[in-house]
Amino acid sequence: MAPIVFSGIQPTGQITLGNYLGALKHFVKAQHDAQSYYCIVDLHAITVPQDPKELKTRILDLAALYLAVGLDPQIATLFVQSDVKEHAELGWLLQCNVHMGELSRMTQYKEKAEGKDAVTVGLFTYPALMAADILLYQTNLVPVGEDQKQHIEITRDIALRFNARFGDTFTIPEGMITKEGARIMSLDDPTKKMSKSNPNPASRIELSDTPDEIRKKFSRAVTDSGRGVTFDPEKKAAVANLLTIYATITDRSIESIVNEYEGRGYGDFKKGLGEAVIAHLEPIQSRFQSLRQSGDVVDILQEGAHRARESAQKTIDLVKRNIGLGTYY
Ligand code: ATP
Ligand code: LTN
Repeated sequence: MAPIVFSGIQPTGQITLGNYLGALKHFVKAQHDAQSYYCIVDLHAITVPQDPKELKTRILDLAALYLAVGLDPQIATLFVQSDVKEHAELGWLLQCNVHMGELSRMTQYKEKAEGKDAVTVGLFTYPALMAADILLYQTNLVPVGEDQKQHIEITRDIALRFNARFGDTFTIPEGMITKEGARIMSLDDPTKKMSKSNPNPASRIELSDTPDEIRKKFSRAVTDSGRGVTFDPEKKAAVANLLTIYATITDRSIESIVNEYEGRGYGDFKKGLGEAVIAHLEPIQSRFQSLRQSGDVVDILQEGAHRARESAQKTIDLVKRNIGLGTYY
């Protein structure tokens, strides 16, 4: 049987090249050989403050982008998390099966809570809701970037513990973290991951950036001392990051790019990289514009939620029965 694939992205900012190369590009590949669910995780987005109007726009933008990068709603189920109530329901049930100590060790929580005086309970229990997203669909594989490894681990721990306590209920999922593109770094600091919430917009390429913005950001991207374009993630982390972007966006090997730029300077290399990224993003951007104007996006999401619900309800009924809750299954 085809594996079940599930993943989600938060509608919290402009989608970056990191999100694309670490996650979205793999969603598109995986849809052909799997039964796949790609979710816009708006309930996760509200673990930090969001402006209601902006959130709504970002949800629809992200849905149009899912379609523009090549997800096909005929074969993949595309939906918004809050449209399928079972996510919040299972999120609660799993919160009662996860320990404070486990959640306190989550690095994403520690990073996002650092320096803030008002942190929501939702930000702390975020991994239980993410586990619910994944486990609701009896998921086998979860394509994500490397930063999500710890969340996948805790999802597996929660599922194993639940099955041991209440009987076989959940499939144990695995992360699908590919070697290339799993951790794209910031253009201004190769020790930090490229992030849509970094206050410096020059640190990232956004999928909506114009060709001029892309050229400018790459030309200003930090490089390392020395001259040649060589792949050495330890000694030349910035150039290694740019090479990784170049190779993953063009589906070429790093070696062939290194050969192409042999004996040439960083300037030429960054120009070539910029043009490759522009050429790749251009058709995505034009599809995005027409999808966003078409009004089809909401219908596609509602159809997706309808399909997702069918599968989610089955799991929720089984979970409630196994825990001994309610009267309706
Ligand atoms: P933020 O930086 O605001 O916390 P984010 O950019 O990490 O957000 P998410 O919605 O949390 O965005 O992530 C969506 C997907 O993109 C996840 O699978 C995540 O692992 C992946 N991803 C995010 N940043 C990168 C990156 N720099 N390199 C590779 N994959 C990434
Ligand atoms: N935590 C993820 C987003 C996310 C997710 C999921 C990813 C929420 N639910 C389920 C994969 C599967 C993030 O911060 N990138």
